[in-house]
Amino acid sequence: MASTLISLLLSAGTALASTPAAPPVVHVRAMDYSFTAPASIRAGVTTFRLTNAGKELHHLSIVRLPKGKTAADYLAAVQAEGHPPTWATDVGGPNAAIPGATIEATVSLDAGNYALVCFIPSPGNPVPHLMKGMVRPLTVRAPVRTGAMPTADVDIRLSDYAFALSKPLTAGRHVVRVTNDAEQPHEVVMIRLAQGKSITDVSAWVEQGMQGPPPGMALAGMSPISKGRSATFPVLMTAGTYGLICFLPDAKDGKQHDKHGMVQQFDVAAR
Ligand SMILES: [Cu+2]
Repeated sequence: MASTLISLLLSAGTALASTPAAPPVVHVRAMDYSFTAPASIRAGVTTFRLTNAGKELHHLSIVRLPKGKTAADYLAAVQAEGHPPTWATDVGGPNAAIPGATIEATVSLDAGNYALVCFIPSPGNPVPHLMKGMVRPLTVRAPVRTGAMPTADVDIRLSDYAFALSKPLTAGRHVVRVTNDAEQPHEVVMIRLAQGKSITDVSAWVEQGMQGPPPGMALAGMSPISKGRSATFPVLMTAGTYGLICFLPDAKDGKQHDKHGMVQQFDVAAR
């Protein structure tokens, strides 16, 4: 009995020494139009795994609220102003999941109050899903758990209004780190384009209310992320044509960032 316990302890010790611990995973389920998620988690580096159990496109945008503000205050501000309040901080999150898909992103969370939200609208209706119930409070508790962010092999740096990749994405698995160098929040939606379609077709399809066959399929990405922050997402690339796009409204003129040129298209060759 004692020897079994000792061998278990030894093998556990070996495992800890040889592989860095993966961040804990928080499972979030999106439906039309609600989230199920834990009410409270520990602070630290955390992977959010989003499963879309609905019939529409959803994402998980994690928003840090300042002291004294609640998720209800955040919703009220969006309803009143028509855009996210400047007092909130965008932390990132998985972006965007087609029906049936599971995608993830890893973010670093300080203790405090957060809101989990979806800004994606329904086909033919520009009202974002958070207005229909896709806003949920999340309490992040101290003390901070120690743990490192996943090691990324490709960086995407965000500016007003461009995506800068540290190197081309190739076929295979990648961990992409997204860092926002700009004053404004930005997002990354990575789309696998349908045959013969371009990222500007995606822009036009969204502008026209996402009706009819989509010119591409959301694969992965990073939900809105504020200045100075980084977060990672994993992605499996196969040969094809892809686009990156940001749909956030501009702080100055309210136009979506894709209309300011925040789109990029690239090909991935077969291995
Ligand atoms: Cu943007």
